[in-house]
Amino acid sequence: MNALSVQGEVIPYPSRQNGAAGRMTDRREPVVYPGQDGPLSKDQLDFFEKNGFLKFEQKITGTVLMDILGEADRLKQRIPYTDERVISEPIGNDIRSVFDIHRLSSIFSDLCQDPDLVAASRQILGSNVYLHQSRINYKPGFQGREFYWHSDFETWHCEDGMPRMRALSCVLLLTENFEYNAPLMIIPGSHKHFVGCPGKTPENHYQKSLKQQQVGVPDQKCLSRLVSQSEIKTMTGKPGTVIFFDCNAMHGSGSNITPHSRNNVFFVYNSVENQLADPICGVPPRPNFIANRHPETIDV
Ligand code: 6CS
Ligand code: FE
Repeated sequence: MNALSVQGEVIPYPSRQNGAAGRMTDRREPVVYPGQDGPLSKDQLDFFEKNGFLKFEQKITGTVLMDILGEADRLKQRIPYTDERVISEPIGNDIRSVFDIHRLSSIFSDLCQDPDLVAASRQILGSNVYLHQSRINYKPGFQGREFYWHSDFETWHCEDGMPRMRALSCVLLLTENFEYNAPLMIIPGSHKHFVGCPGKTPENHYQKSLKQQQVGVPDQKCLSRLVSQSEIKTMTGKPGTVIFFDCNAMHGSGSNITPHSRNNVFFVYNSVENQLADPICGVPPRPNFIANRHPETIDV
């Protein structure tokens, strides 16, 4: 299907505009880009290309992991609740996420520049990388509400003006992600189809979407089609497990109704060749703590 045009400009991945809802567009970019050697084997790259994610069980361990988990707890205690980088749950006052953690903490600044994480990201994205976004999703016990199904790229394309699918998320599990405490779920292979979403982006949408996303989520027909063509994989794992997933992988997580909080760190690496342009959906750019418009290339 051809891309939709808006005011004469061809939009490669149309969403949140007339005619885009429910349209599935084939991915135009490679999943794994050529040109950068790195630590990942051919089998690992092939798995990521096919499935859109790659898991490393207990990659970070020992005191390094304990320091990181301790810092996540300390950060939650010390950051003022009214700080704009703090996102509370849609119901109750528990902290749902803290953004910009690499600027709030030297431990997370060091972690996002971990040579292995950066080298793997460069290898997949085929270029130098910078941090588009960092956050901790705390998903507290009993209070952590769902993150409904979505493609991060759909939001980053529409609201941040990310031109192409050349970014990925690197997740570090800080507490155990069991089957039952709302682990991240991914539909393998979904990263190869862009799903146009219904709705129009409200002003300051992030103040709502980061709590409970309702605009920029696919319709049930498209979700059912993606699942019927594949399956749903739950990203369970012990603390220290690292999961890379493609910017366009369809993912989500349920509500946590157990006593076991599910604290996960997310670093989003974007290719330096893919820096943000103007938001496509016509709203002002989002704040820098959500979408970094001043990329410092991570040189490690
Ligand atoms: O809007 C964003 O950038 C964020 N929203 C979600 C649901 N996932 C990615 C990111 O944290
Ligand atoms: Fe997401």
